[in-house]
Order: sequence, then C-alpha cells, then structure tokens
Amino acid sequence: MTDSARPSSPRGAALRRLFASPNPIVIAGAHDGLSARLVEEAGFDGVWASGFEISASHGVPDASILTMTEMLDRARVMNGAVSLPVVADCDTGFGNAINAIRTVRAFEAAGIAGLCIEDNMYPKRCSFYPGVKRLLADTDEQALKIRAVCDAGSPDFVIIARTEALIAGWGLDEALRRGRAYADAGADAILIHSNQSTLDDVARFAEQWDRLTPLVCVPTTYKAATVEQLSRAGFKMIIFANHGLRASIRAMQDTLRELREAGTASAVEDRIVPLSEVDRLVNLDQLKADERAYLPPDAESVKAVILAAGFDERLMPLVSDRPKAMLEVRGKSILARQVDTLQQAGVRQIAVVRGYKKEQVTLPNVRYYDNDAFEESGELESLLRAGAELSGAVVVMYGDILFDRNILERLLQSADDITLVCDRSWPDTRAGREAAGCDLVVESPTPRRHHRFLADAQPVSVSAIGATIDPALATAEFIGMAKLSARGCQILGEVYRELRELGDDRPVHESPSLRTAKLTDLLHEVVRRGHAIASVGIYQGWLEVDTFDDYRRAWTEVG
Ligand code: SPV
Ligand code: MG
Repeated sequence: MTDSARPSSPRGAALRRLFASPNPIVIAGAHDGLSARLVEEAGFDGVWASGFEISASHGVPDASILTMTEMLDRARVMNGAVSLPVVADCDTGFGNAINAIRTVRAFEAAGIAGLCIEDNMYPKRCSFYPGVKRLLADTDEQALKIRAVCDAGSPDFVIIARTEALIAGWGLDEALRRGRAYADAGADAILIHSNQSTLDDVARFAEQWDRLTPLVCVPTTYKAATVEQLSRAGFKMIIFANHGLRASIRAMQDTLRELREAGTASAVEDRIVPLSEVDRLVNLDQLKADERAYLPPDAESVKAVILAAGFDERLMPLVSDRPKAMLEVRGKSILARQVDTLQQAGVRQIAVVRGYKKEQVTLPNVRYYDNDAFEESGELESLLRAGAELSGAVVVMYGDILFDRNILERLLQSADDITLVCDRSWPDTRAGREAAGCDLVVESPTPRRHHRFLADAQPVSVSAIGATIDPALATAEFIGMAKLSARGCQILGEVYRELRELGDDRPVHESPSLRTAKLTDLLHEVVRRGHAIASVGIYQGWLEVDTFDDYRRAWTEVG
C-alpha cells in the first residue's frame, strides 16, 4: 500500500465507517489493557478510554488531576490491547486550544481513533460530582478550540465535541447553541451530557437538533434508557462509560471482605475466575509460541527422549532378562545414569521408549512409550512412538550410551534446529573399530585436527551420516545424542512424511524400509534435502555398550 492509499488514522477510518453505517455505535468504558480487552470480548463497537475510570484506577478524582501524558499512556495501552477503535476522553484537551492541538497530535500518533473534548473550564470536574464549582468555557473560545483540534488531526481522526450545558444547569437552549457552534466549527459528533434520571432532556435536545452532525449520549444516570430508545431518539453513538469499573469494584470489595473474614482462599474460589482465564485474556499461548520460536531453550523447557526399545543379541545372555538400557554398571543401570545426568543438567521431562522386556523398565519420574513391534522395526519407529514429545526442544539419545555431563550441557547450549554430538577422536581411534558399524559423519568445513584444540570457532555442519561412510573420509563418529528445536522437530516430521508418501517398503538410505530405518537414515534424508545439521564436536568422554568388551570397559570407566 502506498502512503497516499494508507488511511492516515486506520482506527479513525474504522470509526468513521461505523458512523456511516445505519446502526447505532455502542461503546463501553475501560481504563487499561485488560478492561479494554473485556470490552472487546463483550462485543462492543469501540472502547471509551474514560477519564473517570482512568482517574479512579489511579485512586484520584476525575478532576484534571492526571496529566495529558498519564491519560495518553493508558489510551495507548488500551489501543494496543484491542483491535477496536478507541475513543479517548480528553476532558478539556488539557488546557487551551494550543494545548489541545498537541493533545490531538499525541493521541493520533498513538493510534487512537478519535477523542472527545468538553466545554468545562480547566481544571474540569466530573459531571456527577455534587457540590463542586462548575464553570463552562466561553462558547466562541470553545468553538475555536474545536476548530483547532479538527485542523490538527488527520482527515480520518474523529473529533467529538461535548457540551456540559445541561450538567451546569444552563438549560436546553444554551446546550443547543453550544452544540451548533461546535458542529459548525467542524466537530464530527456532538456529545450532549446530562445527569438527569430520565432521558427526557437529551431526547428534547435531539428532537430540536438541526444539524447533520451525529449525536452522542452517555446514559449513566438515565439508566433505564435502552440503546434502541436512544437510537430512535436520534443518538448515533451511545457510551456506557463506567460500568465495567463499577462492577469490578463491587466484585473486588466482596471478594476481599470474604477473604479477610474466612482467612482461606477456598472461600472465594467459586466467585473468582480461574488463573487459566487470566492466562487466556493476556494471551499466554502467544508468549509460549514466541518463546519457542525466538528464545534459546533453557534446559527446563527441553525434553528428552531415550530410545531403549531394541534387543541386541551381541550381549546375550547378559540381556536375557532385561533390555540393554537396564544393564547395571556399578550398581546403577545405564538408563538410571542417563536420567540422573539429564536431571542434573536441568532436563526434567524425560520419556523412554521401551520395547524388549519393557516390564523391566520402571524408573520413576519418567514418561513411557512402547514400541511393541521392536523386533521388526528400527529406531525411527521407536522415536515416532514418542511423537507427542516432539513439539518443542528435545534431546534424543540412544539408551545404551554413557556420557560425561558436560557433553550434554554443550549440546543443550546449541541454538541450531538440528544438532548432533560428534566425537572427533574417530580418525585417531578408528583402527580396529572400522567394521563395528559405527555411525560416522563427514563434517564441513573439516574440523581442525591438532593435538590440542578449542571448541569450534566457526559453525561446523554435518554433510553426510551413516554406517557405510568410508571410515577414512569420516571426520567424527555420531555418539547417538542429538537435539532438535521446535523447528527441527518440524523438519524431521516433514521429511518423514515425504518418505512415507514414497512408500513404506522402499529402502531408506542404509535400511531396507522406512519401518526398519535408523535415526541416521532419516538424518541422511534431512541433509539430502538441504536442511542444515549442526555438529557439536567432542573428543571422547562417552561410551556405547554394544559388546561384552564395551560393558567391561564401562565398569572400569564409570566412577
Ligand atoms: C468519563 O467516563 O470520564 C466521562 C463520562 O466523561 S462521564 O463520567 O459520564 O461524565
Ligand atoms: Mg470524562
């Protein structure tokens, strides 16, 4: 949209459309973001940023006590909380015409749809305060002020001019004379205020109104009047100015009194909204979504999925009565050690996918998923069983690895969408292990290979992964520990669905079918589609229990 096509005041334009529609415009008072949002949810056409409410919510009378900037702050907050037009009650405009010009500019710049200026003398007094001095501005001077504010705003900004002639007891003729002067000065609407208990006064005003300028009323004291009656009487806009505030005062008084008397929160529980309702009103879901999208995950919010479903016959008969993850190393199972390390690093939401001898896996404080088809399926199938966990940041690990806590902590710090922990000691230690079917990776750029090195100064990514990579080309070994961000989970899900569409029975990288595929097969497909996989490089500090030798080594190495 070009600047010339963009409405100068989008919400002012929206309010003007309401004025142009055949229906009455019904708006309600508010004083902050929450009350404005409640007005919107209740279905009103707009929000009245009420001076009475804003003052009361500051604990001060509605008597020009607050400054223009204090009123503007609240109007801005309300405007930000709703998509409705906000009409700001600007009392006298906070001074003479010159002050009022600045007021218009400031409120329009804040996105407010329009404002209302009354002909009380500054400092004003609320129309309903009994026994206070009430002086009205000179009509000509007030008309000039209205002209000034109309000229100061952009064409879409709405100016409502309000006369207090009836409130001040100056009679209907004076009210009409003032209303006409302000309409002729350019006001978009005229608000005729009354503190009578019936609508007779304002109805008479409307009856004798002889301008095209629409009329606005505030039926606070003539409370029996309905929108329909007022609309029929000739009013285009009806403002229910302060009912939300007064309702909340009553509710707070009653609740606090009862709370004090009973001395227990349970006494008031059935008369207050649940916390979840506050969460909804402040849009907590949006906060969570933003956190997931834009904050590096802290360990507390990271989940872990441990894949421990498989059966490994290389370890028979050690694993004849339990899965590999439940093998004890110095009195504590591998799985219990993993769970402890995760918890120490702050990861408390831990899920384990069980399969073989699943009844033996009963650690507390862990969620379980079962892959009962573990014999004919692969790790990927197990990971899918825990699909409910794959929504935010999640660490995925094999259930047969032991690792130093600092390795996990480095992985948790990764801000990438998909990150693998890769052991760069592979080129130094591969002799004798080449046939063992290790998960190898090729990284890019090739990590520096010195005897001593610091963590990568520049990001290193995985360009190939699998057990069939030429061991001489591999730069590292994948240790079976990865981290996915929310987006990383999405990427894996998308690639998996694509593979499914190609057919379950087609080979996937190194596996004969999708059902038997390994995690590394999916990661290979992820890389092949051009998604980045980051590598956190380590140098040893972990071991995998695949063979008797591994198991023996675990005993000697675990403290
Ligand atoms: C306000 O809400 O501040 C108003 C309307 O000006 S009334 O209080 O009814 O005067
Ligand atoms: Mg007011």
